[in-house]
Amino acid sequence: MPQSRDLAARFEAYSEWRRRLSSGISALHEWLTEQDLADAQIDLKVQRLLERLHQDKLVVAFVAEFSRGKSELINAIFFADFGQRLLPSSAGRTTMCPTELLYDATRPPSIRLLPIETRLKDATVAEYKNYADEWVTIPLDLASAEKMGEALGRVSQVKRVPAALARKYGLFDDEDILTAIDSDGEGAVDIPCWRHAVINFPHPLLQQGLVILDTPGLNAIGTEPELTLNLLPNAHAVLFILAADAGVTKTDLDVWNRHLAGEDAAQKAGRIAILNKIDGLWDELKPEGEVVAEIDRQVKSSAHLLGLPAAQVYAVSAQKALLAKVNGDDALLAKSRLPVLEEALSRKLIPAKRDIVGAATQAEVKALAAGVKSILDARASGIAEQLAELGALRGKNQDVVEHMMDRVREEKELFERGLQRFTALRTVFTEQTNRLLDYVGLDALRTNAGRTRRHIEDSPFTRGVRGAMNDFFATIRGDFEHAARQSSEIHDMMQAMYARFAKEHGLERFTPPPFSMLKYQKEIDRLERAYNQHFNTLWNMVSKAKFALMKRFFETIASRVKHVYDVANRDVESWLKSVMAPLESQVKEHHLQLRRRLDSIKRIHRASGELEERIVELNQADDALAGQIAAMAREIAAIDAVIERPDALPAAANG
Ligand SMILES: Nc1nc2c(ncn2[C@@H]2O[C@H](COP(=O)(O)OP(=O)(O)OP(=O)(O)O)[C@@H](O)[C@H]2O)c(=O)[nH]1
Ligand SMILES: [Mg+2]
Repeated sequence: MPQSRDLAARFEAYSEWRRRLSSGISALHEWLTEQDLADAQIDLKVQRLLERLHQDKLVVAFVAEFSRGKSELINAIFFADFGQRLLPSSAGRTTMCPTELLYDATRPPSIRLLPIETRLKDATVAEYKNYADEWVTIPLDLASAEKMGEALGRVSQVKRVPAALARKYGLFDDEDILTAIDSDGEGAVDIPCWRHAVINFPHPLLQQGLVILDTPGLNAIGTEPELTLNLLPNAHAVLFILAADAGVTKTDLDVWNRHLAGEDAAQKAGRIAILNKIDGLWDELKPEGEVVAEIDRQVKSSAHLLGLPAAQVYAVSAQKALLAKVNGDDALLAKSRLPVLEEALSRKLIPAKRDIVGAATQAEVKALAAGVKSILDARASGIAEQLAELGALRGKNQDVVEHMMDRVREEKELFERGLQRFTALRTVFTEQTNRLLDYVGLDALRTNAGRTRRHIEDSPFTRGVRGAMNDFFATIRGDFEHAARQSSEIHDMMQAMYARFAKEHGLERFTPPPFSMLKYQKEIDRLERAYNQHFNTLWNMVSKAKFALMKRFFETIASRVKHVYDVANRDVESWLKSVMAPLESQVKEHHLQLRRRLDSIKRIHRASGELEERIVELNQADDALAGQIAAMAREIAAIDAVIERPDALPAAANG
């Protein structure tokens, strides 16, 4: 069955590439350990790198006004193998809560549902994900398509509640949202039973790290800040679905402008619009060419209205594609045009993702190798120095040897005095580090968020909420600016120290990498923009449920900000290590070498016959070192080869 063969094949190749990259990195690590060159910091870096490669996810989100065919399209692209509709898809509102499809091998196949009642509390969906007992879990019986369909049908469940309660959930408002789902006029409305669903399902693509996000139509997007502020901005691709016969309607345009029309060029590149239901335009009475021209016209005008290049708009029939795949009808499948979309998805998405992951991995491997290389180089130059010294001793008398011993001893003492300076530097470094960590610390954020929460509660009106939020962001920005200044102070201090040790003691010159807060500042800016963008629409849309919604809105933003802080803290810590660790190991290495030099001259002083023997020893050590440097270069080259020639077969497959 042609089950999205191309997409599946490319995705499989991408996973295979990640596996090869991981095994290259593991080989490098093994070699470093064997050679006694790995330390705790290297172990940690490698472990993180491998974890990241292993957990790498590709998130594709489906967004549209209700009933455009999101769920049907997901069924057609990913689940046609089941021979039937897996996700519920029917006329009217069907998917009632955001639904993630993924595979987590540590859990049994299941659908997990977060009750709508959780909207009464402040916690976000992301936070609830850490508490399994808050979710209703229904196991999936993979052997029975019927039972599976029944379990997955839960995402459509609704229940009738008094309008007042719906309002408390931030769901119902007299003039708007869920009145479309028959309010019976007696102050009761139908609301979704669930706030969020996670389907854990061992589909081959999901097993390899694909995550699909199905969303409910229009209004639910606005009332669940998790979607607008977290899930959608973090998706690698967003598919926006339209109906081919209607084109871009006013509500479509609303959804698009509110949630997807990001100015960011990179984000726009990941957006694809789909004109679904082209079968509605098929007409046996018209010449084929006319139908095609009609579809083309719709593609062009939709592209124009959405501000997308026409090449990013695809016309398909999800329903006919699903039917064609289930029946093995190749002609109908081609006519549905789904294969064109699948081809484009795999061609665009996967190489772009691979480039990003490859470049990031390569940069980390390079930094790691550079650290090891500088130790090896220092050892090599130590040996060269000793060889020169000992060579000069050939045929010299005891006096000269004594004189030389004095010189090295002096050098060693001088260096040991330099070590005091190093200890003093460590103290200053620790102070500065603590200050930096305070600025980006979770305590600072907690205080800031607490203050904002109080202000919102004290003054739950437009001006009050706006003011509180502006203060919230301004405080973060201020702290981040301090952090940026502090890290550049640390950087300058360390750079001066490296220069000094290089000049005074001949240590290798090393330029510590600078630390940039820009990434985190930009992310905060993005969140503030998202907040500004959504504030007014939310405020106007929900007149009665304002307060509950605003609070939830703030909690979502706060939890996104916390994520930024978490990442920043982790990065700051590993940067601090990368700035200090080389100096530490250089100092240690240099000290060791001075001791070795002194020892070997002492030995020669005692027995002059040892000179030649010692020179031979040193030459051997020098060869061994050159061998190590070459071997490491080979390990790195193997990793580079995987990154730079992603489609080459692994060596094992050639043998
Ligand atoms: N003729 C035709 N009907 C389609 C096509 N795709 C979907 N439909 C129908 O459109 C209706 C809505 O499809 P869904 O998949 O439920 O739409 P949705 O976007 O997921 O809607 P919500 O879950 O309510 O937000 C269903 O009856 C589908 O069978 C198509 O390509 N052609
Ligand atoms: Mg749906």
